[in-house]
Amino acid sequence: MSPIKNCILNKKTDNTPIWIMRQAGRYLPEFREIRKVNPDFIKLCLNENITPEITLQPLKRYELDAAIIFSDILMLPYGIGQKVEFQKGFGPILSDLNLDFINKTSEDIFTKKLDPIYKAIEIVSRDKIITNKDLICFVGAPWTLLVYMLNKQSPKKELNKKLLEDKVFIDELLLIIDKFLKIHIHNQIKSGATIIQIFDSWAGLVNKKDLEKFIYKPTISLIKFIKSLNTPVICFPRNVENYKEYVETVMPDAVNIDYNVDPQNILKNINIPVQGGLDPQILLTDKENLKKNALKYLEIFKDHPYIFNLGHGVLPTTDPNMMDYLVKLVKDF
Ligand code: 1CP
Repeated sequence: MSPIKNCILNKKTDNTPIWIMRQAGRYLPEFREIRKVNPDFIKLCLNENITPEITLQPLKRYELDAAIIFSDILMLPYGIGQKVEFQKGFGPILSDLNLDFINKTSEDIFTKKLDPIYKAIEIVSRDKIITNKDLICFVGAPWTLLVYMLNKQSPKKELNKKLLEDKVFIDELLLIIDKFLKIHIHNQIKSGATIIQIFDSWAGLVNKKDLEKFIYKPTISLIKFIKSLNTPVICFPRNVENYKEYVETVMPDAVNIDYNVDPQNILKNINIPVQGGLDPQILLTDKENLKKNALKYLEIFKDHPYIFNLGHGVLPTTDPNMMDYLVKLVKDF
């Protein structure tokens, strides 16, 4: 069994497996080379002649235990008919939402539009380098997708409450998101995904009283579905106030923690496998500091099923040599 699955399913703690969020991305010069000649990010995500190569780039450099398919959480709104663009230095820009138009999107149309992603997953899963490693595929959590679809750009720090006022519209939109997320997840698993990660990057924006409606209920629906397909699911509810309540309510197979939570507290309160935590900024400092901080997580979780990762994606300004140092450090622990 692959080291990550062994950790998640058998709760094995002897060797700490490692993969890194955004491990395929702008900190790698070989990725920047490809990006330079592929300025349209959505088109790049839909080019199965290139995305398998990008997905495998970090595995050619480092001894990682998983690949994560090169795609984006915003491929879902794109697939159901909301326009998505990425502007350099600004981030994603989405078009106005038109439910009449979205309601005309059938499962078939959606799957055809995103077919290059599924083809890329098939290609990567057949690559020798993946032997005894995992191919992680992913989706945005319903709340995080709702945020981008309504706000039409990154919310940065807060979301305009007015966007959530039309309850009937929001409920309809959540149903649509749930439906297509399940189709997208199923397609990815059929193509070769061995683990699904759910990114709830904006979970921290939800008030306590709204957690049930926007986070718990929609996430439980997805997790039940993924479990019914016999595939492990890792959740990353970034900046939620209460990880213990989250884990006990939605019951993922593993949880990724962000860098603002105290890992000692997590160890005390959470009994499912844990992933991540290290602040990506630490990789911008020096090796000594990186060692000290990485060892902190390794020591705290040495008797707990733990997958090494960061508390958010690796930053574009990271020196690839620091990644190399980190991966070797974890492997030697
Ligand atoms: O070259 C570039 O400028 C593109 C940068 C980039 C990359 C490399 C974007 C735009 N998306 C991706 C790939 C990506 N996105 C992956 C696969 C690569 C890997 O992990 O190795 C994954 C898992 C994601 C997930 C993703 N996209 C999330 C969840 C994780 C997180 O960072 O919180 C989110 C919120 C997005 C939206 C998105 N896509 C891209 C950007 C810059 C953003 C964030 C916008 C914002 O700040 O709100």
